Amino acid sequence: MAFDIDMIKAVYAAFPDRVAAARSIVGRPLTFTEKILYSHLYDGLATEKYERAKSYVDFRVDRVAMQDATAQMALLQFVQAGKARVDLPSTVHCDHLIQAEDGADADMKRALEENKEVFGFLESVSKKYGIGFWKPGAGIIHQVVLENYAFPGGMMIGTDSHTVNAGGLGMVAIGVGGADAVDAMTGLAWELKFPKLIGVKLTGKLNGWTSAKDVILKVAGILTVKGGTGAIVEYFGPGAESLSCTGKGTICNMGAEIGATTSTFAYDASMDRYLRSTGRADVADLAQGISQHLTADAGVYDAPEKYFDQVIEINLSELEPHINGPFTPDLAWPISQFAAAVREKGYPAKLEVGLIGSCTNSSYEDLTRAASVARQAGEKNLKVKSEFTITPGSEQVRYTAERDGLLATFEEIGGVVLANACGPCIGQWKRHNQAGNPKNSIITSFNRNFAKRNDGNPNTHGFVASPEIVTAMTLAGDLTFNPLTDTLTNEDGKQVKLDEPQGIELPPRGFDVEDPGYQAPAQDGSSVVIKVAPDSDRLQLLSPFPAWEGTDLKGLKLLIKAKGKCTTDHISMAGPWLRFRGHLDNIANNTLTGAINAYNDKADAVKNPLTGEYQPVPVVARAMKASGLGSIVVGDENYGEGSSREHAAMQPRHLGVRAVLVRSFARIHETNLKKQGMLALTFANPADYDRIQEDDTLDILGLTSFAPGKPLTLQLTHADGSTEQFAVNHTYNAQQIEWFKAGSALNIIRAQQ
Ligand code: MIC
Ligand code: SF4
Repeated sequence: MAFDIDMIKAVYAAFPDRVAAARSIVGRPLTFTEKILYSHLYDGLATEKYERAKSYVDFRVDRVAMQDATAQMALLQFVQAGKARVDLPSTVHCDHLIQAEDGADADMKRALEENKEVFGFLESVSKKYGIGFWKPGAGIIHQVVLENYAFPGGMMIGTDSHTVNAGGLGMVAIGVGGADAVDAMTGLAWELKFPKLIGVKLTGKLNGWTSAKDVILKVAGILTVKGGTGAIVEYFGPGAESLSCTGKGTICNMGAEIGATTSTFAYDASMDRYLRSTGRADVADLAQGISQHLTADAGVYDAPEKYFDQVIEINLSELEPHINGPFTPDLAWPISQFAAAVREKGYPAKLEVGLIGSCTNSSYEDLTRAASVARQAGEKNLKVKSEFTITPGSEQVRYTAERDGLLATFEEIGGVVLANACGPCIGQWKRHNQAGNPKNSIITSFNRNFAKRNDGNPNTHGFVASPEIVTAMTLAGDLTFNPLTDTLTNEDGKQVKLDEPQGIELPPRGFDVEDPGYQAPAQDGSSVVIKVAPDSDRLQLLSPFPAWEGTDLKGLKLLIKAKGKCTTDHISMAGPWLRFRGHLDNIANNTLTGAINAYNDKADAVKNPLTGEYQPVPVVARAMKASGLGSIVVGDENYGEGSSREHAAMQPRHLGVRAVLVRSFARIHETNLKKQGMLALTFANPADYDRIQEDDTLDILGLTSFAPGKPLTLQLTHADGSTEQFAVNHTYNAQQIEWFKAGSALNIIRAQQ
């Protein structure tokens, strides 16, 4: 599986000097995050101090990971770049395309058949270009990365927003769009605006029903879905050291839900234990060797307010278990207040399904804690009230959990073990009995709960909690149950109370696996032929986006003015649409179909400016494109929150949208728009959002002198002929302006080959 020990040695060999250079330039002690960032500068030793939230910085990352649903587009772009081999260790993981229905074996068989063409494409591209290939069934990208590739002090990018999971093992791991991955894989610098730093000081120690998941559920409540935007969150303090490495992974993983660039923890004994138990004693030894560098400088954690832009303190000893939701991951309820919330808000109290596992929460510790709750059903003669599913994060965890009897414990209470894949977490769930989209509740140990996310039903109320709380709720079948205080009536009519969960951090007999599902690339891939059938409905070779015409953009029409939450799930839905992730024209048929039109509060019904009729968004977009009319999308706050999928940028681009103008952007989406040659703009005055009317004609002025830091002007011509103008901002630097001019970042790489 080659975890690239030579690469890690090289990173560690350079680390102390690079950190020392940074320290003398910055002129004060450094946080751990700063050490990782400064030790990964593309040009080597630091020669200037970067300003947080301002300076764009070029990095050389250590590795790239891609999952099947985003790798298709990333690799279609990489193939166009004209390189013989990737420039740094890279892997592909087949996890998102496996649909959950009947359980692991039947589902895997079906998925292999249904996705043959795509898996075959990913496999052959990986083989040819030197990319490690993790076959379907091997596990979910982030769990596999944590088990095999993550290392303290390293820096990686991945084409998935939950790449941040590797922060649990002391990395700076960042989710990006495929075009960013292409930069890194072709050996170019990978660029990021130097982040702000949020410090989270953890004191005390977890106990009882509270777990690592509750730390991030609480943080999400404090910071909200956009509070982490542009920032890296560094956790520290005695409480941090008391957490397991996989618990840290869970916290970092769900840090994507606060919009954070990533989250990380300094190197400690829990990471050493995890590295050794996952067969990487050599990496642990190397990390030990430079351990004094793999944490913040002395004094930083004692006076965090001096070094971080914001500091939050959480006492783990007092932290309550939390349940977050519905419909947004930052609606945080301490469990003691949840029952009242369910009643007051009218959330359906009956729990239909509990789902545990996923990339967020399927560690050995998670499974043992959940199993210790599940076991009590038999011991206390309880009838399980809800359906229950378990998604192991990797074959290694699954195999070990099976060997140690954990999966049998779940199956005894009716649990269905699903394939080692994303499944219900990404809407790859053929949920039964859902005709007519009934109002209902489910609870998961996943990380996202946007409307329609898990089963496509807008009336499913999705709640997020730790695996042990999910399991307890499944036994109760009732969301108003609080396992800390309440009793359940058992089959003998007696009142019984659940005991606190007990977990085991790492398998006492070690991890084990028969076939981890890894396939190494060819030594020389030059003879491997990549095939894409011209009539395929799943894969389509890309044609370059056209370059900028050199003039202001005039006469644009509104495609949609989206109101409220508009996540990447609203812009390019997953679930059934994942099958078209390699075919731009086909997937474009879901563009913005989930966004709410501000003028009629409906989804997928916008006015066609050519006919005045209300039609689905993609239909109107195609009509405008066919008649040569450019269009614009207007949006609200944190537009494009959630996933890294660059489809959410490429599809509108493909359909003729020229600009996306919003109150604010989520980081990855804003970059994805820039990379694809789109104009990503924000209202200088957020209230100007209200000035835009449905029948307006819009001109974007100032493009001929488009320059960093200089606002552009939007001119509206209303239906009555009156006009008004206001400033719109952008964050393009000089390089990114070139992407816009060339039509996309890839057009520039291609031109250089
Ligand atoms: C998700 O959790 O939303 C996904 C599916 O993993 C995405 C990636 C994708 O859309 O393929 C993500 O988080 O980036
Ligand atoms: Fe897969 Fe869900 Fe994790 Fe995304 S969050 S990688 S869909 S398991």
